[in-house]
Amino acid sequence: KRPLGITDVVLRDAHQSLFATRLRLDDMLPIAEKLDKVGYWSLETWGGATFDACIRYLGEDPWERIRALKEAMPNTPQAMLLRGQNLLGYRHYADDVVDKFVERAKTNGVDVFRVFDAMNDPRNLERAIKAVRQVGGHAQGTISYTVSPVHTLDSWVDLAKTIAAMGADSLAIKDMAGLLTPYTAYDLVTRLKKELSIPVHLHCHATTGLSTSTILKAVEAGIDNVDTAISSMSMTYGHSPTESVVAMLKDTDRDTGLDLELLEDIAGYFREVRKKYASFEGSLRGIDSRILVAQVPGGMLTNMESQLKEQGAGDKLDDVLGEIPRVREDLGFIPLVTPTSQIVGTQAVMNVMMGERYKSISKEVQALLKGEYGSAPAPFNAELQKRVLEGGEPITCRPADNLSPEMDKLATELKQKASADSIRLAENEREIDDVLTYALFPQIGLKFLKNRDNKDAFEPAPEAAQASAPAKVASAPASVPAATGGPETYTVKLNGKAYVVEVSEGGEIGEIQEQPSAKAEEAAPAPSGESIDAPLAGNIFKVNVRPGDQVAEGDVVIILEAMKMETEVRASSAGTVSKVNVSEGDSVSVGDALIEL
Ligand code: PYR
Repeated sequence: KRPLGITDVVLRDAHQSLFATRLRLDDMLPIAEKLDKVGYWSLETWGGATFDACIRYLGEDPWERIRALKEAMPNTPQAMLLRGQNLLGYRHYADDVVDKFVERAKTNGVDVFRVFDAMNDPRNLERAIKAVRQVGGHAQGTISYTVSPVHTLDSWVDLAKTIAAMGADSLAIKDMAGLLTPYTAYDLVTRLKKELSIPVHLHCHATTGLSTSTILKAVEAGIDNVDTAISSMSMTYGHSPTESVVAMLKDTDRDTGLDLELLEDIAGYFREVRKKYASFEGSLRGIDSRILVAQVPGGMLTNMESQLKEQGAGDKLDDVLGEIPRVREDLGFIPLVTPTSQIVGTQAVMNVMMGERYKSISKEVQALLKGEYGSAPAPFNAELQKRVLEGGEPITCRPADNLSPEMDKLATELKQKASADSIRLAENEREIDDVLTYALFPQIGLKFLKNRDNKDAFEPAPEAAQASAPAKVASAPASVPAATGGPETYTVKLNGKAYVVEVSEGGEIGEIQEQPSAKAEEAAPAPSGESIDAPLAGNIFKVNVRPGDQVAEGDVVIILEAMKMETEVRASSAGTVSKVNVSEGDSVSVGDALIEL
């Protein structure tokens, strides 16, 4: 007998994929004791987008979360997903930040590190794998599975062998979009089991409906471990149900040995808890075959939906799904997984919303084309690359080789900002955790540290389902169409101001966002010149001009953080700045007049 090992992803990827990473520690701890009794190979509890969601939306310290989970589940290895040289952020970090982050993650409770790179450039995995081994963790190297004209069985096996040669303790096949078909999985796992001496793990998303069959064929081919999610937190954008896999293999030589009754207890708990998070759920109710074409991972699709709503463009999802494969091809058929999913997705949204492809190129797409994220599986669109390089040379070495150590600088920077702004930092050796939070998310991280004792600065905790009555619309207005699925967005006018409102199936009102009128004339007298408007909704990251400055056509006047990416806002004509309507940190909506010329 060779039991199949199970990693349950309920505390990380399941809620990341199903309800935008909103599950709170308070809703995890009550079930921790039972989870710890199951006998999972590991529980995925940290990493991916959870860190970001903790500080951005929940006001939870992610470091505290992993400590609390480890303490509550001492018998189960805690697993995290690490984005290679990007750690849990969206840029490459210097090696000393990678080392420190891994060390602190291990100290705070992480046992298994699944290290992936969105470009599948193995040079980007090397340092993190080495760092994990140095601190005695389990280093799991990863291939980010995708489908394209340049990806073949041989290319995957070669990549896997390169990763194994780096000293990885195991290999994961990460099928984040559910594109791995059962028979391909059988062939791939057969080859990997023959050519590698380390265990092989499989992580599939259920979005295309293939995952459970793919798992079964992988088991037949000898896979060692698979990822699943407890049934009440499974399928659609997420993963195959744990109980189904347990039942499928019962009394076979791959019997997992897990107790279905205990699992049912756990499923019952999450069945109730999940209701509280209904307003964050995506609209998918079954299988989304569009993904077989657009290759959008489950987590990305929910995000894409909510981001388009924030942009007041919830109806453009199909256009964006059509644009994504085109952007991906321009970028060398890279896999779509954080951060490339966000980079490609946001550029696709910009291409659709601005009515012209690459009218503005996000800072991250520029960086990618310059080689700052590593090499892609196929060449980049040469014309696009040339435009971005502006005569310069692309980077061809391991990108982090160009980065000087930055830990000390970041620590000094944070301490300065903390004392200038009376921000309380964590004490003793945990102060470094705050520095890492700041390193990963300079703006949002700082905002979190500043407000961490002020719950009101973050999303309110969801209430139990029956207690949400005040938010209900007592009698839905006649204009509300019959609900067909997930939340719908409406633009409502009140006192001359427009608001974007999300109304869910049950008539519950979700996020309400002010959408100031297209131009700022209401607030200020109409300027005689031109205004430079926000092309997307987002936060002002940087203002490059002051009243009186001369700008030329094409000058970057503002950098906007929208959909987690930095977008340059350029002057569409030359002129003199007469007014700057925004300052750094302000939130803006599509069409807001930012600058007047
Ligand atoms: C993440 O990095 O968040 C993924 O889930 C891939």
